[in-house]
Amino acid sequence: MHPFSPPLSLDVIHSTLATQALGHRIELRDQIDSTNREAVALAHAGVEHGTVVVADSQTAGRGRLSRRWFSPPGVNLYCSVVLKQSTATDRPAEWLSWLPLMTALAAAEAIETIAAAHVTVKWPNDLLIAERKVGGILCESGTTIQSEPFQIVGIGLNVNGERSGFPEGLQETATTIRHETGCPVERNRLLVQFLHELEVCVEEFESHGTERVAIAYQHRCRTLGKVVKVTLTDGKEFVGLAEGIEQDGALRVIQYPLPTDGRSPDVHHLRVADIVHLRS
Ligand code: BT5
Repeated sequence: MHPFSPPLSLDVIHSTLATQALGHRIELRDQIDSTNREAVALAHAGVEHGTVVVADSQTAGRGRLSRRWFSPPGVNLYCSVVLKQSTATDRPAEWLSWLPLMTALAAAEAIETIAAAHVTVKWPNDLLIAERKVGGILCESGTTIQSEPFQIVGIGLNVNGERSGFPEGLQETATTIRHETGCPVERNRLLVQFLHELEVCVEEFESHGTERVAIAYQHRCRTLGKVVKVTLTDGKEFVGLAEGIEQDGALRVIQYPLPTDGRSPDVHHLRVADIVHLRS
């Protein structure tokens, strides 16, 4: 056992969980290929809304766009939640584009409730402490054979590891909560808090729409007002000024520097892209 990191435990989690639905059923694994892959399989098999898959380590943790998520044992949180919201049928486009942003918000709130850290978000859903990545989110969606839509919210958080434990390519960009705060975090508690915050965000979205969630997200989002390098999924790159978040969760980026010949600047509405913060 890791000296700073007590084991994940269903008893401990259930003894403090106070959610309406999220986490009432939890599948806890010592090791798994990917909690998202397992959650998708369970969703297809018809598990109830709010089912959670948690693992102590992943052998094939997934990032977006087929990238990998570094998932060593004993120190971190890897978890996927199965959602079956009615909003997904009523307002599917809005729901699917806001879900990763809401998840980032919920995770940031959860970390700050438990640890003395200031967490920001890099659009769409990188969690940062001191400009380094402390967590990532991967949302997927599908439909069961009974035509019932589902969404999977996957989150990986670097909790109690050492920064020197990251592979070389990540040592300059990644961090852990314990490294930044000097204090270990109880992973069971962090999971319970995350499920609570996610449920609050989802309820807020269901009953009041995007308005308050959008304000909270914009408040957290470090990308806004920054000059950013954008890489699109086809590999094309450009530099622009990240101006705002659209009603549908897209990032609005305007041409930068502005044209000097009187033309109006190009405006991009980004739904999927990689962003690097260049300067304020
Ligand atoms: C993400 O992708 O950030 C989404 C990561 C989601 C992981 C969770 S773990 C539980 C659940 N089950 C899964 O199988 N996945 C989810 P993306 O924005 O594409 O970022 C991936 C990039 O982040 C990689 O290419 C690396 O550069 C970097 N990276 C990989 N592992 C990292 C880590 N542990 N900490 C910080 N950065 C990491």
